[in-house]
Amino acid sequence: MKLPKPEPKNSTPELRVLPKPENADESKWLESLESVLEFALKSQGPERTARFVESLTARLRGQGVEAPRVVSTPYLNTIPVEKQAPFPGDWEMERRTKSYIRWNAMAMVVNANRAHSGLGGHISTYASAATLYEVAFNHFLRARAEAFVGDMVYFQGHATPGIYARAFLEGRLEERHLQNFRQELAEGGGLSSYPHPYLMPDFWQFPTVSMGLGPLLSIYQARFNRYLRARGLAKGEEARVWAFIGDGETDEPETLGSLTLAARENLDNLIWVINCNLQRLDGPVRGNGKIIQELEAVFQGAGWNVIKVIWGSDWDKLLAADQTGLLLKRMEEAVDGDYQKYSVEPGSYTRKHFFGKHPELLRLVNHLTDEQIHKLLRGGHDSRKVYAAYQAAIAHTGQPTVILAKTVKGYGLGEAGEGRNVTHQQKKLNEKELREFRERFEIPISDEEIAETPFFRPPPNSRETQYLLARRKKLGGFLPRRVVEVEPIKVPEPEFFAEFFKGSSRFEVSTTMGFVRLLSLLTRNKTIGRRVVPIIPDEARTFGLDALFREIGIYSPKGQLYEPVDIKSLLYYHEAKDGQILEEGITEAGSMASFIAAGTSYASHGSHLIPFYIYYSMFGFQRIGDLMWLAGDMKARGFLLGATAGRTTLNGEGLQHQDGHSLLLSSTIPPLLTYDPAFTYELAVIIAEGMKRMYAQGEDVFYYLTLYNENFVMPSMPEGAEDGILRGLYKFKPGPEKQKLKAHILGSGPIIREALRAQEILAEKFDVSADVWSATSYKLLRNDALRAKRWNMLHPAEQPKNSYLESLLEKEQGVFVAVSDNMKIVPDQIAPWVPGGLTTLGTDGYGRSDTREQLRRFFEVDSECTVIATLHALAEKGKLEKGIVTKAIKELGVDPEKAHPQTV
Ligand SMILES: Cc1ncc(C[n+]2csc(CCOP(=O)(O)OP(=O)(O)O)c2C)c(N)n1
Ligand SMILES: [Mg+2]
Repeated sequence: MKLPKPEPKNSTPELRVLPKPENADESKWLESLESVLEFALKSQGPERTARFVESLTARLRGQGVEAPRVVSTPYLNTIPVEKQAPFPGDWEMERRTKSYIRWNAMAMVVNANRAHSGLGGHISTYASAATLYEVAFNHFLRARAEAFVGDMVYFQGHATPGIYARAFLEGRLEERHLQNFRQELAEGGGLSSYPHPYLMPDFWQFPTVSMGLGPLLSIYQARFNRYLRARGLAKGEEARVWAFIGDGETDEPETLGSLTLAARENLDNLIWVINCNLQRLDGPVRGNGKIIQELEAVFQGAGWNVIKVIWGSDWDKLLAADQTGLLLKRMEEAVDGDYQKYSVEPGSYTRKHFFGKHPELLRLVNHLTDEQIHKLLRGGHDSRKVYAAYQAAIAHTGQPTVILAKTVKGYGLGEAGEGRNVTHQQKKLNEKELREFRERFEIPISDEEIAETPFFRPPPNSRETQYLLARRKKLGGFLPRRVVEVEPIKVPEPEFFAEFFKGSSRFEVSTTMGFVRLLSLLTRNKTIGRRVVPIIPDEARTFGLDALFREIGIYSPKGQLYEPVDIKSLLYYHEAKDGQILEEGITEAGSMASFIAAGTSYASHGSHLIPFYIYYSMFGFQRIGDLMWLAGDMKARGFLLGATAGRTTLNGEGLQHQDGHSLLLSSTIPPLLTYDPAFTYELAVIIAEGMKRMYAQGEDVFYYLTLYNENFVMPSMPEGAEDGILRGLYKFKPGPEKQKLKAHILGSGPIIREALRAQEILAEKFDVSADVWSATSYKLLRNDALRAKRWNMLHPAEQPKNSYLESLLEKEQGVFVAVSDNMKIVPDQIAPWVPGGLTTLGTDGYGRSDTREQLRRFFEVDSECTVIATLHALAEKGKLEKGIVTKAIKELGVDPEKAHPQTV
């Protein structure tokens, strides 16, 4: 018995992929299998039938047969026509508004570059994605409302002109805004090149343009939304997270690197739309293969629900009419490079090279003109197909969904760039090209005006505008929109931190241990404890944070399905559905994405969370600096803690682990306050102030603090030190009085102890009184000094302002030496403002594994080298004989010919 020939309108083309029987035996087998299939489908339904087939294959494998594992399906739409949800919109209205948006998006870029060549901008990305966005805007993306935080949408950075163009049609932006695209410093302001909340804080929510970061963030955002719900910190209708991504962008490891997390945690609140226009910047994404098939396999393997939207409705008829299976064969054979070619060449080319391979296929398109063949739509340009895919995505449960939509890059640009390799960079259209664009999309602009590329917006009472607005009203309002409506929180008073101000009496502790103690106190605090989000990339034991496992639990949406091996211990590995810790595993990028989601929840969820992300300082800025840069753009608030800092303090781990430059890298991030505390009381003062500034006063800053693992007795806080700690420098221990010479040693982190020992040696052996200062932040000192200098430059006739640093040091006598466990350039940041200049010691060069003592001598940051540097600085000023320095070098046992750690 044969399967009945499918009805054209109910075609399920996959069934026609069955291999042709090669002999009579095979024919019989196939027939009987087909009848089993048909019977099973009818009586048991598709799911059971599929399981039946799977179990047969499993049996084959059980007998050692290499049965193929299916990771991708035929090169066809995933949703068969009969399962396609009907399109509920007014197709004509949506087509028209989309055309106007297309025009304005193009005009923004063309106008900006006509006025100022070199401003840049992109036309072809949005041109290919317009339908993907418009169907979403008209039917799916729900805006923030009274009791709903709104869907969270990651717009592809290069499609930004289209998003502005829509906001213009909606009346949210005016012509002058569009005219100032990429001219943010123009009078009245302008529109930022890409989504940047820092630059357009009422509009953009999520920065995306550094490729790969948007997709990664979207996964962790969806996961964080679940975390908040599980902990009872978010309620009401659940938001969906949508991410619009380029196919070229999937080459970024960040894009695909965390897919399994989304599947493992059943994030069905997450939908990705990958615009498979088959091109990136230089050329095809996979000219010799098929990006859609490759991605399908990857996502399927990672456990996602995959929906392919490859062919537009026109193809349904052709597929249904083809009884030979040859059409699918050709679809499978042609590589992406061919498909790109078909989009560039006229229909006659496709007729000859695609259909022309088989006479049966040529007959199939006999009734179509070349023009019609050229216009056979790809799935991503067909609103009906896109709608059906989105509808299926939101209805799907238990898995995240990815939609792989095939489009043409530069769609509608014709000769000006449709499908061309240069299209990504196209920024200018000549008059002929503008006319063609206008005709193709029926834009009501006259011949006289066309050369000026005016923007077009239908009047407010037009059917088009009314339709557009009604759709958005139905979905709760406009989007994207960033709203900050958050109650400040009451942060702990200074008394809360009192134990840190007293020092550690006789106990030797590190600043890391101090931090762990502080964090556990904070999590127990009645007012803010629940808001604390500890984030750890598999290093809790390294830092001593494992004590928190049991106490507050590790978040896991599945709870704990097994009995942990250490259940009998006090600090067992405790996973819980409402766990508070985000134990991310070995992913600094993922951890940072969680930090960003938590640190921006004041905006995205209207409620403050306080993330503390603690990690190996070496694997922070250096590894994932782009995410830290983005955190500032997104106005994230929270604490980054670079633990095991210090090139000599983390002694055994060697070259790859020993950090001496994270403070330098952190200096590059504008809203990041950077500290290098030496003592636990400093840590407490900084964190207390940070909480006040970020969560009580609502400042858009975040904090980076280094933590060290050197244990020593923590001193108590000197009277009145708070202000200096926060500003970056204060006198910790003055040198003895009545000595011949004067010096100042600036120390930070545990290296301050070398400064303190140097202070003793200098006093005992060289008659030098050295004051020891604790330098908590060179970055802040420098920025404050730069501010004062700039003001003085611009106000030459007025009384000059003094920076904090200058005021602090102006009355001090003697020489200044700085020593830290970082590169010399970290303290050198303040050198121009230090009276008489600054001599700096630091740990430039690759690290080595050895003891701290050996390393500190190697890098010349130990007390002996600090003494030598101080004496040399005094000698340079003529306060001391140079011979004394030579004598000191000998006496202190420093080899003047020792190796230099820096190589070039
Ligand atoms: C991390 C990073 N690297 C490089 C770029 C530069 N860049 C911008 S767009 C682009 C090509 C984008 O191709 P695709 O992702 O396919 O998007 P399409 O424009 O085709 O939709 C590149 C390389 C970037 N923005 N970010
Ligand atoms: Mg692309």
